[in-house]
Amino acid sequence: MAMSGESSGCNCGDSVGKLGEKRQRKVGLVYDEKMCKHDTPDGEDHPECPDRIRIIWDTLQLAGVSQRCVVLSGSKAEDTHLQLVHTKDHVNLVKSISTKKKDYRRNKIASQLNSIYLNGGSSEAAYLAAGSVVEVTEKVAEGELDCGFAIVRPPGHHAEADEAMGFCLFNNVAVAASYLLNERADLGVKKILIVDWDVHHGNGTQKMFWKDPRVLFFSVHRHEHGSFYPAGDDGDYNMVGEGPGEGFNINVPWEQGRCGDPDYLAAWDHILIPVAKEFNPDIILLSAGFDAAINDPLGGCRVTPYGYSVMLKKLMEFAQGKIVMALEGGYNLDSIAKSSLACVKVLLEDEPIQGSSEAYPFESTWRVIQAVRKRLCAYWPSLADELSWKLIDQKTPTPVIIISSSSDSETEDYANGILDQMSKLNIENDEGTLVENHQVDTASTSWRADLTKVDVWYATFGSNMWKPRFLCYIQGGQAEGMKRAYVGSKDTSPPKGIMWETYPHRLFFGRESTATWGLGGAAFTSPLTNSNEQTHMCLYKITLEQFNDVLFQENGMNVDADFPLFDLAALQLVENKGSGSLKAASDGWYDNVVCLGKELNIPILTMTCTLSTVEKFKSGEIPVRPPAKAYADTLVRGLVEGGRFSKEEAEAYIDSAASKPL
Ligand code: X5A
Ligand code: ZN
Repeated sequence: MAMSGESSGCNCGDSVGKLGEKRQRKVGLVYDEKMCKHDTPDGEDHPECPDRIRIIWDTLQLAGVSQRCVVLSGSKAEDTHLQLVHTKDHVNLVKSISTKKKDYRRNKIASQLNSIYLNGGSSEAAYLAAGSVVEVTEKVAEGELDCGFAIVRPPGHHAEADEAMGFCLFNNVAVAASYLLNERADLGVKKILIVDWDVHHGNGTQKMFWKDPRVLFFSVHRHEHGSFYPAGDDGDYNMVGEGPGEGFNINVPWEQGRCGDPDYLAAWDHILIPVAKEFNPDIILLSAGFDAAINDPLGGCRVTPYGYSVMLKKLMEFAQGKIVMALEGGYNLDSIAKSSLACVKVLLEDEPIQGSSEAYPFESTWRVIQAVRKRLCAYWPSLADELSWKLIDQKTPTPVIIISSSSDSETEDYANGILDQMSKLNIENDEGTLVENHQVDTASTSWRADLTKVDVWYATFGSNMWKPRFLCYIQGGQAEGMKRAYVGSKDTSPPKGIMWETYPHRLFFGRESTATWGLGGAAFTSPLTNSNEQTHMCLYKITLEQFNDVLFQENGMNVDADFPLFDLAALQLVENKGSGSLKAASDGWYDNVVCLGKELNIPILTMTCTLSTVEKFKSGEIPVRPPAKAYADTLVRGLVEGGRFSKEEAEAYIDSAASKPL
């Protein structure tokens, strides 16, 4: 194999040399372009795409980081090693899948598997992915490398002994672990900790070491009571292993999406790290999917590169830093590149990157952590203590208002959750009927005083992208092309900031006509993310009071209302859940507030229709219509004057959004 890169310093065990200077750690990196040959058979788009590993590799090179590592080109796994965890049949299937003979049967085989595609490059990529993880792992165990990162695909952790699934063909990490334990006893590795921070449960790895106390498997994943992929009970915290392996399987199953650094770090501090201290592994293998990263289209979580770097740093304290990262999932190219770079810098022991986690874990996070600790404390005494009240009181509260009439199941679930909570908070009156206790004493003056103190980014994708038109909602009046005037906000101060962003959502136009522009549709964006779509948005930093005034006016309501449409509790909820529909505005067209993320800790909010309304647009129940000329011109002006596009590009963007089928 090719060995390049600096091998600075001696190869002695100490990380501090004789002269007191720090020895550069030897960090192995594997990357092999041949793993890009695994692709969809007919060139369809798929989140698990070849560019995933290319972008990671390119980013490490551009940052000058790969040059400081020992670069290995991948090598293919041996059948005997694969068969340590897979059946002979499975190995033979993957081996033969890309041969000519299988050409005509490949699609059929793939279609019978769960979330798998196959092509002529799949076999070689699968062998390289597994072999590469084995190679780095072996070198780290031998001490030739201190640690490493195998930038591989297809991923592995869903692959079971006899089954490819979830984009995974061979279970790369499990093969490497089993290889060390069973084929390389000479290296003295007796205890392996596998940490799986991919947003999905590592069902394959769990099963392969279910009864094996030599491998402690820890997986943190979205679970949502068994509804998140790979659905079922396997990822439950009750699944602790069996026989001699009892207690050596730990699942941390999130009950909700949107988990971020505070949630993951809480799981580290209160479960993984204390257990790792007790287990005292000889080496750590990390199933390093980056699909819990912020902006991942599948994961819906919010871990930042900084969060990943802290999680990794904490693991480096064990096994003398002998840690092997293997890529699993992660589908936002930008996010996986940044997260990988942050991690490799940790492996190299560079100065820690900057970041902060001011927010607290969710309430549900503490609930899950407490349940896991309780279930496992018989095996790991360090989990036995009750977490202090002070600690778990530090949480992101789940607020009390909101209100949903959506038929989308996720929204419905959360609405039900909120209704549950509301019913607990409601108080019974003398007649025994429920009196809602929220908002009862919020006078119209006081809500404005409170909400004027809070800033939000209002993300506009329609005519409001053009600043003069947006200002009508703040200062009142009528901009060019408009058929009527707006009253404006009670607070006429201009936006405190303006910036542009692109989001993976579908822009479209619908409804017959608008009072402001005449015949033609208004702009909407789908509340759902879709990595194949882009909506360009102009973000205005305004107060939550002004945001309410925009909401009132967008929905044809009076700004003199006694209650806000969207208060602090609603903001909190939308930050947690991603969106919330406004019952009080349900007669309007923009009755759904969607949180697109945060910028400098200020939430980015947009207003659009609900998902159930999108469905009505799709079915034709509500018409889809291109915008009126004056309306389209305003959009183009916004995009051009904002510096987003040339006039031609802006027109093409609007045309395409208006004409593509939903
Ligand atoms: C490795 C990984 C995800 C499979 C999702 C299937 N797989 N819907 O992230
Ligand atoms: Zn995943």
